[in-house]
Amino acid sequence: MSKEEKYKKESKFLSLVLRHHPEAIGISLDTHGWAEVNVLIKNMKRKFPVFSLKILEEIVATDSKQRYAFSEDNTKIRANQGHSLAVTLELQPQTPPECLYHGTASRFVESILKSGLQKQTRQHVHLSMDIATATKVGARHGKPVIFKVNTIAMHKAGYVFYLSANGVWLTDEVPPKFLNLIVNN
Ligand code: HQG
Repeated sequence: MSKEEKYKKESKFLSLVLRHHPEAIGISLDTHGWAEVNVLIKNMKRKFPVFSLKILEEIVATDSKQRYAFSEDNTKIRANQGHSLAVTLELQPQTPPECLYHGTASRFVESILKSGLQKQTRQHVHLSMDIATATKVGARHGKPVIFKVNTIAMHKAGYVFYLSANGVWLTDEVPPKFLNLIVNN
């Protein structure tokens, strides 16, 4: 079993705490999404008695999507993206690649073609660098379908893009005119 598999429950819960519900273990995040490592470990132990700094470090190091990061002095930890809480990650606007992809479920297509990609419960719309990744993201919701996003046109029109510390492209919305449904059959 890989280390990521070994601590799957702990990691899922960490993601819930650091992105959505810090109150679930009675901690708080600062405005930039950081939690105090010491407090986090102390409170994680209530749910997972053997939890430790070593386990937390392993989760951060082995996470396949690099979801978490320690602060430079290692006293704080936060999720790199995916928040529903209003945190400011201080990301710098970046020029996006020529195109990006968004994977979703087929049942959302009609609504997306009408109102574009909206961030729903998260802080940003998430975009993928390649079709394979977008397909995985879409499959989390149902039968996957892929939209190609015309990032060049969006960039020219003044839409802002950010790249998270773990390589996910983020933006506020994608209006329908910048979306093309990729039809694969
Ligand atoms: C859809 C995972 C109807 C949107 C992944 C998506 C990602 C609309 C769903 C990250 C819509 C929101 C984020 C509209 C958007 N009408 N549906 N107008 N606009 N939607 O989970 O992008 O494993 O909040 O297509 O790798 O699926 O958590 O976003 O299907 O990077 O680290 O509304 O989560 O990372 O779903 O996934 P989500 P997402 P982690």
